[in-house]
Amino acid sequence: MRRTLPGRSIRALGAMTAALTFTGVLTAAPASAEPGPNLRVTATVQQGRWLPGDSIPIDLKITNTGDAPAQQVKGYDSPQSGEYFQFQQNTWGDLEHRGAGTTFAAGESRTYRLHGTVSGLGNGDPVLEIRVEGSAEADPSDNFATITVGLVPAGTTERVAGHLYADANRDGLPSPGENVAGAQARIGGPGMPQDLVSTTDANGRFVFDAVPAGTQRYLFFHNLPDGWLVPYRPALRIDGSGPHTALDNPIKRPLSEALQASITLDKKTYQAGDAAKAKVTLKNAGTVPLTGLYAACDPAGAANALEVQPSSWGAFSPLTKAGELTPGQSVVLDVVGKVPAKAPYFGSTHLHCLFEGKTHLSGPSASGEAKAPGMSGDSRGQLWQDKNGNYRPDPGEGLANTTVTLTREGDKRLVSLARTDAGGFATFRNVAMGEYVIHVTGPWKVAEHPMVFHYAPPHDFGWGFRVVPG
Ligand SMILES: [Ca+2]
Ligand SMILES: [Ca+2]
Ligand SMILES: [Ca+2]
Repeated sequence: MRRTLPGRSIRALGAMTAALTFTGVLTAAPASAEPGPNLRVTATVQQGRWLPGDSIPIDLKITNTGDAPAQQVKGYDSPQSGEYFQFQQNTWGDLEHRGAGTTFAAGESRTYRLHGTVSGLGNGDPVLEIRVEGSAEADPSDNFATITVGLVPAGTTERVAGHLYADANRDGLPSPGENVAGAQARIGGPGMPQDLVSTTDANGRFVFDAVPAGTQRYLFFHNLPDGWLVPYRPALRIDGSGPHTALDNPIKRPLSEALQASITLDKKTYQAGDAAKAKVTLKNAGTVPLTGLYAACDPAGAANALEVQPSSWGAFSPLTKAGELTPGQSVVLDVVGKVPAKAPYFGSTHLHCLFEGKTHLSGPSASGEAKAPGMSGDSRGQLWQDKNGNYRPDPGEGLANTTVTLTREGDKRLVSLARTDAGGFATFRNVAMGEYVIHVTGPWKVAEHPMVFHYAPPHDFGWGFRVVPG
């Protein structure tokens, strides 16, 4: 029996056949292709004028073009020429060749970002081959890629120049009469055996003709007029792309010359979780308006510092940096902070702030402190005589059978007393957390600052003091 297909089906069949033929041509494997996993590798390195110290990224794309999973897939690199390219530790992830390897399903493709560094420029661009292998492979000919990492050419230098001026009128711009002549500008950094030096001319200009390439080139100044300060400037990156020929360097007066700050807390003692009220008094004792003022509190990130919301600083918040004080003006800010749960671990809480502004550098600091009692514990440490002069306690250097005392810092009241053992160790029993002064009896004294910082674990670090004849 003869079957006929409707016209629509015939057309569809024709299109399908054409599509099969077409894609078949594009993806046809060589006649010799074996079945099984078949990895294909491409690698690219970003162009970045790379320097020693840079973390250089390489994108490694791996595709399993085969018809079976590729297993125990691992990556390898072999340097071909140029500077040695050192891959960073753990950068290969599950491709790490000392590990178990990874798996790529048939048709799966993944891209890995590998990072590495070079330690010099003298040997030229690193050329390296990256190879990927699994437990079986149909066609190893496309399992590797060769890449060239484009470094800054050896011997690259840049001209660096700029302007040094004392911004006496605080407008942030060079104004007539502000040029600083005769100051010493210096540039140094890793790989430079000595600083380059340039002296500013009558117009406050300095020039370095040839600063060698490097990621960290620090510009700093000596022989500045009395009391003037240089703003922070991040390290220059010298890679031949410049330009660093118009560096603007306004130097400024210390803010602490004009701004006075003090902090008082509303209580002498708090419990964890209490709301502490701080009165922060700021006064412009100088002769010019101060703007852009703000509080930067607890710069060390102490676990027992009062937790203050930035918004409670109003215009003086570190987020807005918009505080202003006219000459002679004072302001009292009522700031509320939460006593953190960790305060009793230290026996205290505090609000410690720096005050900075736009017109000057290096503002004053102020702090308010209070007790946070409730925790106590043993405090153990060692007294030692540095018999061999290496500034470290060594066996046989402990100061044995000696009485030591802890006293309170303020009223010098005796808090605890202990005696060292044969190794020079002593334990003060059940002492409230806090800071104390240590004293040694007999013909000895503590060589350094005799403070014991007695905090609860994990913030405890014991104590150890070098003693010298008293
Ligand atoms: Ca392959
Ligand atoms: Ca100015
Ligand atoms: Ca020693």
